[in-house]
Amino acid sequence: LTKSDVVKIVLENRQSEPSEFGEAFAPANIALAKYWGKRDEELNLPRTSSLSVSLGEYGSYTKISQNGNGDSYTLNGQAVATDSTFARRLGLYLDLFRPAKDFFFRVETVNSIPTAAGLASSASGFAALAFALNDFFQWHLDKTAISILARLGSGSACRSVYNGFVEWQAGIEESGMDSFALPLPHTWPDLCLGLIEISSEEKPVSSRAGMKRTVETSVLYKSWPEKTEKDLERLKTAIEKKDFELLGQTAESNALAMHATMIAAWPPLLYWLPKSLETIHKIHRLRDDGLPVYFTMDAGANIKLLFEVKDMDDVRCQFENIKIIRPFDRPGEKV
Ligand code: 2P0
Repeated sequence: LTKSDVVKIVLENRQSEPSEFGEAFAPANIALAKYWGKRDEELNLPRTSSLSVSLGEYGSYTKISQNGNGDSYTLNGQAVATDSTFARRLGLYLDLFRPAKDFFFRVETVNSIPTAAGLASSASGFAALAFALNDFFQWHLDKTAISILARLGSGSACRSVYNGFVEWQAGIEESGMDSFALPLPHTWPDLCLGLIEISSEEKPVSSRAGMKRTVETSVLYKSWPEKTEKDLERLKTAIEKKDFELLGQTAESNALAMHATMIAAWPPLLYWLPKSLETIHKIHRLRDDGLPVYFTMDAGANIKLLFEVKDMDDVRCQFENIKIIRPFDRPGEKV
């Protein structure tokens, strides 16, 4: 199946009736049990389920309207060059939704993710875009449908449809109609994330290319699906029981196992920089000294700390320029 086939299934016989504009916000997310490896590259269908936490107010706001002559995009108020990778990727995604060949879009996106944090914005970006398209065309889709549409833009975007803890169920269907995110019913108000920027440079190999290379060449990839399934169950137990140690250990171990599969790929994928390793050792030292702090990493050099609010001051004074996010610290907010 192609993306376009899936869009037809999701939209059923809905008419696309453009309004003046559509707009939406979606949070960024950080996976605690990672999405690493696809079973279908066209539809971004994963080999395993994954579990993430959304970043509350940190994410992407997107406004979409019709544009007269050709698509036009802005990112944080700046025009995006039409021949950039970003514009090409967006244009291909929008092709799936044009009511006519000569229907063009104006897309304005503002990211509230601290740019210095080195967090990918494709997850919140495609989730906000899917919501904004739904608003613009007045489709009245539910969140499951939006999650599926967001996934067609970027796999991890399907998780950015919800706040709080989110599970992306891998599904087994060829069409991927059973591969979407669902929110977990628990909150964890004391949970803190700390973003530590190691490098702001663009990573040498994209996540997309990195996971493909890993699946195709890494001997360690065989062990990944089983590892992630176990970790996912452990994380759910930890979340249910508010067992921070279990949460931290599991997330850190899952991230390191993912990096192990990459390191064993060919050509090897080693996203770590000396400063990443230095920070990892520092975290381990702090833990040995009694500070319960753990980390996770994605396909890059940056490090994300996990700790509880009671340790916030101790953590803050150990890491210069740390950006602290409390994903559940939103009074009155319902997941
Ligand atoms: C994750 N990552 O679960 C994992 C951990 C990176 C490492 O999801 O090809 O940009 O668009 O489906 O979603 C990044 O991969 O890849 C990612 P595509 P995506 O957060």
